[in-house]
Amino acid sequence: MRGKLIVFEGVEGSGKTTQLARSRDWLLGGGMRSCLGTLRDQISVVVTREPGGTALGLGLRKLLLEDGRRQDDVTPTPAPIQDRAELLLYAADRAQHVEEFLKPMLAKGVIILCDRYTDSTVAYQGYGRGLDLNLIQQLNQIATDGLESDLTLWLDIDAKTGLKRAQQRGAADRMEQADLDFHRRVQQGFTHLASTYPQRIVRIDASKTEEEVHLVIQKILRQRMNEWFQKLSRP
Ligand code: T5A
Repeated sequence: MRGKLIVFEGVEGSGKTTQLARSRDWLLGGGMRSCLGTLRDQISVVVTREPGGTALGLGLRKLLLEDGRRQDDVTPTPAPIQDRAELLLYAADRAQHVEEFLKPMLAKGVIILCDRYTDSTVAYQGYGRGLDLNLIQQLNQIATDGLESDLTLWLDIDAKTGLKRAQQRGAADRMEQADLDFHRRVQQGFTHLASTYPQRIVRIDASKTEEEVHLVIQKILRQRMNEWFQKLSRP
C-alpha cells in the first residue's frame, strides 16, 4: 500500500508548524486507531519540511533564510539573492527531498506530514516575487517528478496577522523581512490556488484559536483517512 502526502501551507505565522505537530501527536496518540482500527499498527507517520527536509536541504535552507553574518565577519557583504536564484534553490531543495525522502517513505506506506511544498513556490516566487507562473509550474514538475500531495491543508489568515504572530516569536528571517505588500501577494497566490484545485486544497480558517483550528483539521484528517484506507481496514 502506498503512503499519503499531506501538506500544510499558508503565509508566515499562519500556524502550520504548530498544527502539523498537533496533527502528528493526535494521529499517533489514538487518532489513527479511531480511523484505521488494527491497520494502524502497520502505518507510521513522519514529519518533514521544505526547505530543509534533507541534509542538502538544510544547507540550502540556511542560504535561503538566514540573512545573518557574524558581527566579526570581515568578508564583503554578499549581494542579495536574486529572484531566479531563489527560485532555483527552492527547486533544488525539493528535487532532493522528493527523491531522498518523500518517494521512499511513500513506497513504505508511511503517512507524511510536510510543512510547505509546491504551492509555496507558486505563492512566494510566483505571486510574491512576480516570476513567470508557467515557468514555476514547469520547474515544480521537474523538481517533483510529478509527485503531488494527496491533501493540502491551507491555513488561511490575513498576511498582517500572520506576520505579527511570526514576529512576536523573535527575529525575522530573510523572507519574513519582505514588506507587507509582498506577503499580501503571497496570500493572493494561496487564495487563487485553492480556488483552482478545490479537490486537493482544503481551506481552513486559521484566525481561530489553536485548539479550534486543530479540531477542524482532526475532522478533515478523519474523513480522508476513512476514504483512503476504508477498504484495507475491513476485516
Ligand atoms: N518558501 C518556502 C518559499 O518562498 N518558497 C518555497 O518554495 C518554500 C518551500 C520557510 C520560508 O521559505 C519560504 C516561505 C517561508 O518564508 P519557515 O521558517 O519554514 O521558512 O517559515 P514558515 O513556514 O513561514 O514558518 P513560521 O514558523 O513563520 O510560520 P508557521 O509555521 O505558519 O507558524 P507557527 O506554527 O510557527 O506559529 C507562529 C506563532 O504563532 C503562534 C505560535 O505559537 C507561534 O508563536 N500561533 C498562534 N497564535 C494564535 N492563534 C493561533 N491559532 C496560533 N497558531 C500558532
